[in-house]
Amino acid sequence: MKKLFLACLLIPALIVQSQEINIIPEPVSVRQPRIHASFYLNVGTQIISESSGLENSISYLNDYLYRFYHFKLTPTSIASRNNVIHLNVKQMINTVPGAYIMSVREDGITITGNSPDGVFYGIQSLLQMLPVPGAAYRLPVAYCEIIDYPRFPYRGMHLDCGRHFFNVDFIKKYIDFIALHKMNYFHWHLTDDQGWRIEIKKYPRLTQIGAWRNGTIIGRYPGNGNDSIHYGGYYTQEQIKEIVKYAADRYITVIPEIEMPGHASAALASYPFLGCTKGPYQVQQTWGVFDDVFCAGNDSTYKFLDDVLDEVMALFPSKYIHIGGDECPKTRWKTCPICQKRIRTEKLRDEHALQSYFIHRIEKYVNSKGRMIIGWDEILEGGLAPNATVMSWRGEQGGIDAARQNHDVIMTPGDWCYFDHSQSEHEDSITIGGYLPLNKVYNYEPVPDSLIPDQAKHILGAQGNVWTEYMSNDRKVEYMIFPRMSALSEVLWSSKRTRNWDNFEKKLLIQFKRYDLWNANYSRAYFELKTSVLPSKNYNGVLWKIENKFNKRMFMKFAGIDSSWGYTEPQLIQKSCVAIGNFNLDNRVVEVSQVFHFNKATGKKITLTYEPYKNYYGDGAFTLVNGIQNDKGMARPSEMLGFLGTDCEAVIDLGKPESISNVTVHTLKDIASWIWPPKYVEVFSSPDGLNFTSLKKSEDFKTSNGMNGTITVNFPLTNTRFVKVLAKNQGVIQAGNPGAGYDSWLFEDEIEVN
Ligand code: TNX
Repeated sequence: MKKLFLACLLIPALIVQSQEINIIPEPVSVRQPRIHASFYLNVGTQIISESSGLENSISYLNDYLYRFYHFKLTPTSIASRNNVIHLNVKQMINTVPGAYIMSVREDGITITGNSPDGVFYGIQSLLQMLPVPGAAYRLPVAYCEIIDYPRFPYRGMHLDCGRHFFNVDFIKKYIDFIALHKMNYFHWHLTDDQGWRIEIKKYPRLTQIGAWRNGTIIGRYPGNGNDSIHYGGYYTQEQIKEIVKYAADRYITVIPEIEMPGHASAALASYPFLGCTKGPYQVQQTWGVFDDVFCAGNDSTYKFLDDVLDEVMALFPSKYIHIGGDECPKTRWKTCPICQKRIRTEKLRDEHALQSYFIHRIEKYVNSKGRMIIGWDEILEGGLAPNATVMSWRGEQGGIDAARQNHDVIMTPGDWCYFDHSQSEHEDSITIGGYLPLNKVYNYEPVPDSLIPDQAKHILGAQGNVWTEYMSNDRKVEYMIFPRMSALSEVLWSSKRTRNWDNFEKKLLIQFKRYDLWNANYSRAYFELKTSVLPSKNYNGVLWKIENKFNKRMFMKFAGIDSSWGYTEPQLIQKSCVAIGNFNLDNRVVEVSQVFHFNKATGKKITLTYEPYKNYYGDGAFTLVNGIQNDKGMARPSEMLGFLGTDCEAVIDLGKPESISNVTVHTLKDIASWIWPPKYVEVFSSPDGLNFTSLKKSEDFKTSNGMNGTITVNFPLTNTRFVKVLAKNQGVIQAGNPGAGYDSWLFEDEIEVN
């Protein structure tokens, strides 16, 4: 009683909070009466379902209330006139599955869905109208009328459980995250080179052998050693049934992915007869793409896969079964007599056509059981299987091509949908690379402009992909998906007209509190100070600029020195140091630091002979002498200049004649991404910037993390005012490497002159 009384005293504060409606994804239409007021949800509120099939929605609401607010509502069949939530299903607004109307008035709340999932989505909106943090006995819900329905029928999240294993409790938590964002597909990546995670009764070795590896590389690929820790796990068929039901209760379809013909090491290690060379094979301990794949010639491979798919289809009622299809090297097939025989007997052009044969054959089997396949965009190569849906991951082109061939498409292009990329340019945990900030996800448009309406209707939606090479635990997965998943939910659900970044930013501050409420980890990159380095007018150093989105007063200091000062304008930096900027937000210090490395070239006038590629332009030539040595590779693209097929040739004016004896070029190597270090670096001197003399060349690329590296050119002490530094592009990529036959990329981030 006493507690209740105290809670009543708290109400005035809550009323203020209730006025703003902060629903993510943004509903199609929200109307609020002119005079803001609230209905109060409390332990006495009744809930009545006027249609059948709404038990899931009621129990979801009650579980949520109980968990976060510590009370439940009483379901009833005869409602009183006031303080009631009415749920019902009626064909009304429009026929889009999942549409609902919600009205909150003095006497209670009504949620009408045009199908039971519509009611469930209405409940999700209601949950987001409750105050955060929770734990109160009377919860204000602002009066409003909401009309809402999804833009796309496919709103998905993916999780790779092959590279790392996540237990049943976390999978359920993940499914709840999907539900809370009104998303409706969970793409469960269950097999890969590093682990087979689904129990198949007919082939027990898949989980006895295939679910375990004898170690994992340490650090970022290629890594520094192996931890030698036995690692693995799998889901029993019972657990899978439990998860499929858990998802279905939340109107989420689970799409299983069984990878073929590539990414098959774990299956091969379990049953070596499945490969071309018959082994021995191992469950892989490092990341990447492996040459040993399913033998595409042998009928026993197809028999095995049909058997596996039989058990998979019995467990997963989903219309779609994902069969992978990506990144399948053809190396083994080229020398395998059985594959070659298959090519001849089936009159196939080459190994690419053999891959297409493989996918067609599997599709036929899956179709014969009344299901449809989804494959990664590589399944376009050599001709699409007749009924396949394509997941476009290597950009949008695969999706565009498939839609033009009247195939359905789910967009998951790396540049917008890969949640394994960093969301901060200052990320300090290891990620796979790439940089995908929140606003880029938010501004993603799944329907490419180049499609005419008849083709555009094949874009079913999009999906966030969560590859877990560098996510070994639940907290890291949460950190990588939030808040980007919230942004993606708005891309997929909200109408184009209501999608608005400024509004989303406002809601985000409440959303962060919701993550706290859900005990979900999340990236704070959004709060980060934005930093930039500018040239100083007199070439006497560089200027460090810091900005925050919140109009807060900022402070600066240097590491190792106690005093700090208020930041008013870009700070002149004239020697090597660690500069630190910070501000205070909600009693938390948000801080960023930047290491500056000075040498004779830093901040000096610089020009480039060839323009960098437009997407990797940094701050132009100045990027190479701004004092920042990038150690985050492509995760910090603004610190890099990229050259596609061309050289990076820079001329630096040291301002006055200087004695120099070496030049170091900071560059990048990531062969999987077609990025090669320069063939060589050559240094020239000149007194006037017109006539240059070559000093020395070097090809000696050194790297400490396998990715960022340097080439240093040493020469006899030379007095010169102008220095020309030529980094030679490797040229066309040699056979046997990723991207063979294409121009290679050259990346450069800094030039040191000493
Ligand atoms: C490519 S996306 C893959 C995955 C990796 C991912 C890392 C796709 C179909 N294949 O196997 O985990 O890149 O970003």
